[in-house]
Amino acid sequence: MVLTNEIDVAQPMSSQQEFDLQVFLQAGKTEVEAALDRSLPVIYPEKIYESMRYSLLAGGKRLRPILCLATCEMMGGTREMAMPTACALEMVHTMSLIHDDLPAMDNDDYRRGRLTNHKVYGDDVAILAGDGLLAYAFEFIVLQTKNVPADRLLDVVMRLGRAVGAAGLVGGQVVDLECEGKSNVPIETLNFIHNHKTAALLEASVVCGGSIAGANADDTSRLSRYARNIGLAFQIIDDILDITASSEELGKTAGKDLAAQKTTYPSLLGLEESKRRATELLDAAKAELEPYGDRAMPLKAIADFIGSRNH
Ligand code: GRG
Repeated sequence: MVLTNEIDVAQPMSSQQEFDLQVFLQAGKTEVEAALDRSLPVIYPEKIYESMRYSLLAGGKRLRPILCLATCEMMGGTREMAMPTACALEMVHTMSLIHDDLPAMDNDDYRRGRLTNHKVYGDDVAILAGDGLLAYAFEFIVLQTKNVPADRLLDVVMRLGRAVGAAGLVGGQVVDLECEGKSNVPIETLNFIHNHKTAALLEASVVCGGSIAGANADDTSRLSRYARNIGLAFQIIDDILDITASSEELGKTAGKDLAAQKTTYPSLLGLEESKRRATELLDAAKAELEPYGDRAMPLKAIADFIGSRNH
């Protein structure tokens, strides 16, 4: 695997050596971005559609849709079956970023290497763009998914709703806001925040991909554990990158956690222990995929990618 190893908590790829993750991720990103572009044409009132598209089509790794598509394929479904849900996951993720960047929340000027939505369109339109994307995500799944039984789609809608609401992103964000300005937040609270803010949507991405393909209860539990482990590892690495990466690499302001004296994994555990925990979580995630053999290569490689990412 030839990704920049700024953090490099990833393990050697051994049997996955022939799997070219960069090609896989780039192809997935291109495919998802084309589908996202088609998903949201600009109609009247143009301003809101332009604002929604501004953030939806601003790049990013497209990790959540790629996870959804890869899981659906691993469990025997097709990419076509999962694409509307994959797009919806990115719509939800994007709306959470728009709202997170608002002055009332994280108050950030840059995201994905460009000005944040509210900096371009104003707070009022940015709030509405987030709301519009959230509502449209659910409509889009129901309207655009083909050849998937209705009971599986209901499961997807339920899981996405749960991941977004107070049991997921919203709950994590509220606790995060409560902890603002506190530098002595216990590790259990930090885990709660990130299991909800970050891992919940990654879990929904993976489990919904499985659900669309008809995964059974055992598979669903395995997928869920895989995703929660990569989700927490993802956040630990995000915290590490806030210290070690530049704003240019991140596409957003680096060093914000440190400046705000925010409790992070490195501030609680130190850099080395944080890296060790991320490695441990990624190993545990990959272990969940053993029953799927070579079919799990993409998901295993994504776990390695999370361990070695530098942005
Ligand atoms: C969801 C209804 C609703 C409201 C939003 C603001 C909020 C509630 C929640 C905050 C969620 C949040 C911003 C979590 C952080 C998740 C995270 C790690 C984002 C960065 O993800 P990447 O690195 O970003 O995948 P790219 O740009 O690559 O997609």
